[in-house]
Amino acid sequence: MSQLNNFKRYTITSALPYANGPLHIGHLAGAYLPADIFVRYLRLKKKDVVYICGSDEHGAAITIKAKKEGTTPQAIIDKYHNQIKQSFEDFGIGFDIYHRTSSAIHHDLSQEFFLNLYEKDEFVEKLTEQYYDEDFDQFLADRYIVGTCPNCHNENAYGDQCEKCGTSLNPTDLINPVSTLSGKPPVLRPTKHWYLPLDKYQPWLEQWIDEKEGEWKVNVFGQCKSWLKSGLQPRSMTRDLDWGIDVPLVEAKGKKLYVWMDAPIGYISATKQWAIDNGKDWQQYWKKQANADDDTCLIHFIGKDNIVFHCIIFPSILHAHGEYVLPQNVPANEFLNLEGDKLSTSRNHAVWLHEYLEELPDKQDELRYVLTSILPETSDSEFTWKDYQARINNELVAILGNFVNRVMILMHKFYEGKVESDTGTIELVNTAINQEIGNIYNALEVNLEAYRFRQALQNVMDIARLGNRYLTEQEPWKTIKIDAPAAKEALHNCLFIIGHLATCLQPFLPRTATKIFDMLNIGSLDFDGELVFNNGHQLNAAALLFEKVEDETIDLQLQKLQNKKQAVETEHQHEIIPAKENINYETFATMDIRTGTILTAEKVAKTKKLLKLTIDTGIDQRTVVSGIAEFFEPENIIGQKVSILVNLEPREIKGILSQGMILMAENAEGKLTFVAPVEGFANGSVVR
Ligand code: B3M
Ligand code: ZN
Repeated sequence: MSQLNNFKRYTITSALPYANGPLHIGHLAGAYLPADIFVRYLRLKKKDVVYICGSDEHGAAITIKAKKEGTTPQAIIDKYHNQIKQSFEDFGIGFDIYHRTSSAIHHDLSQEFFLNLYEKDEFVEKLTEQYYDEDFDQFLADRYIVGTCPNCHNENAYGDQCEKCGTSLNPTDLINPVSTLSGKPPVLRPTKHWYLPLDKYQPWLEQWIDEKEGEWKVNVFGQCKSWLKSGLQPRSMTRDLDWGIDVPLVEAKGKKLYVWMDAPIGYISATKQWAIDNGKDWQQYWKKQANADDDTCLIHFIGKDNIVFHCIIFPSILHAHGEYVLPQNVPANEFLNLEGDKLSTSRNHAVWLHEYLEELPDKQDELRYVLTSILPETSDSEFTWKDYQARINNELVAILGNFVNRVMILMHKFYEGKVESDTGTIELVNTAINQEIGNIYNALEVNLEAYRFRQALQNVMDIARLGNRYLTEQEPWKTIKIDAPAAKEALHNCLFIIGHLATCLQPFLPRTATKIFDMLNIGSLDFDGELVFNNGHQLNAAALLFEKVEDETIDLQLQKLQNKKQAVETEHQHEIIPAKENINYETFATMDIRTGTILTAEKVAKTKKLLKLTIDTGIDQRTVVSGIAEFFEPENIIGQKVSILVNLEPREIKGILSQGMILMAENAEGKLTFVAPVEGFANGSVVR
């Protein structure tokens, strides 16, 4: 084992999934299947390894889901924590513990961590202005504030990000912000928060990250370097929220820990719980030991959107605390897409794990095989049902299943499944095969320890390819008539090949490996185990390992995706956007809206969404910048009649002074159209 070999212990974590929805294939392909393969491998190498995970049960994502479903955050996390836990078990993701961050042991440890840093004066206390909803008497998390994006004029931009143009925002950047709770404009109120001084830690982080060059994946190392290059800013570790872990300070009543402070500490609190349940010492798996050579090897498996939290923020917290080891590696995966589109929980564009098993029962290993074959290890990758069918039919059935089945059938046909030899010993006598299998084991270990699981799986499939090639060359079904001993030897050699195949399959297809060991009627083997068939050994009956996937199965799945897409579009079409709060006539009367005509139109350089227009308002000609470039070509809207708000405060947008706003109507798909007088009224006519 490469650098990994020098450790006495291994602490492996997978990102804690938010308990606000079910799991889909993208989750498995991101932080869970790779980790499970890696942990199973370490266990086969008889390493002391603990595999940790649990539900991430705080954060705005959960309170928003609760609001949407008209229930409580506790009900949401209880529902999805259990569903997620079940899906992981169903797919053989072999955690030593799957815990949850709503637990008392986690709250206590998170507060301990906060106080440890607080008492060392690590935090920077800052009084800042934050949006507050006076009707609901609470500060607003970024996602609870919506308004107009200053960049593209999307009126439904969130306080932290505009999902239309991708700009990351602060709530105070929004134009006309409103609270999603009351629908009213929020007010700014002073509030104190405690900031982790990442800027202060930057020199240490730069040195620590630089040491990882060549060892960490290029995509991970590169992202860390770009964050460091842009200069780290202090980040608040507390929030004004009503759901989360209380900040353990009297002066911080009503404030909660930032979810990304508490969540990674969830790995440690889950390990503490596991140690209590299993009579272990959790500190050996997290704390620096008296002799550094005894330190555990900590590895975080995550998706690429969590890199900053696992490579910059959490290590900074651990470093500031001082008693903990730091991650040895963070082999983040990129994203998996589905049928040419991003996986999306909100658009229900996903293959949900629980639905997959309802519709394709007992096909866990087929999905593990296909996903491992397309893991987004260094770039985003694509799941298609056609590819799912092809890999199962052309690889699992035609290569792996076919080889095992042919040998087992022949062994029962010619020898009633008995492994007997006149010389009394049975061993793999073909040195060429032995050599080739030895090379495969070596390649397999190198790829597994380099987190190259796609390649590692193909190493295992090479054993099945070797077996098929050898069996075809030997043709024992023919030679048995002319050279019975040679035929028997060939088939015994095949049994050894099958035994090695099952041994190496265990990290990837655990259920299939067990089925093969059962057919061979031998216990499972670890990588350094010895494969032995005693004279007279009785094989169990042959059984098919895989079934072909028929076209109708795939067509059904594709139709299901299409139906869901249509259902979401229909739902969007009828999505009623709630009316804003009533206003009195006087408020409306302050707006001066006129009819006008577009005289000129041109794209605004370096933007995708903006057009610079000259409008004849009947009062004057003025320049207006409008976020309509995605829907209209400049040359097609010259002469277009419009309604224009002429007394909007002028604003500079991309260096252009915009004096007013043309009124557009937007439908559920986000398409825009002009709001214009039906009859050709003169420009300047007052809209009232
Ligand atoms: N709950 C999941 C995500 O961002 C987040 C991971 C926490 S790991 C400590 O998708
Ligand atoms: Zn925007």
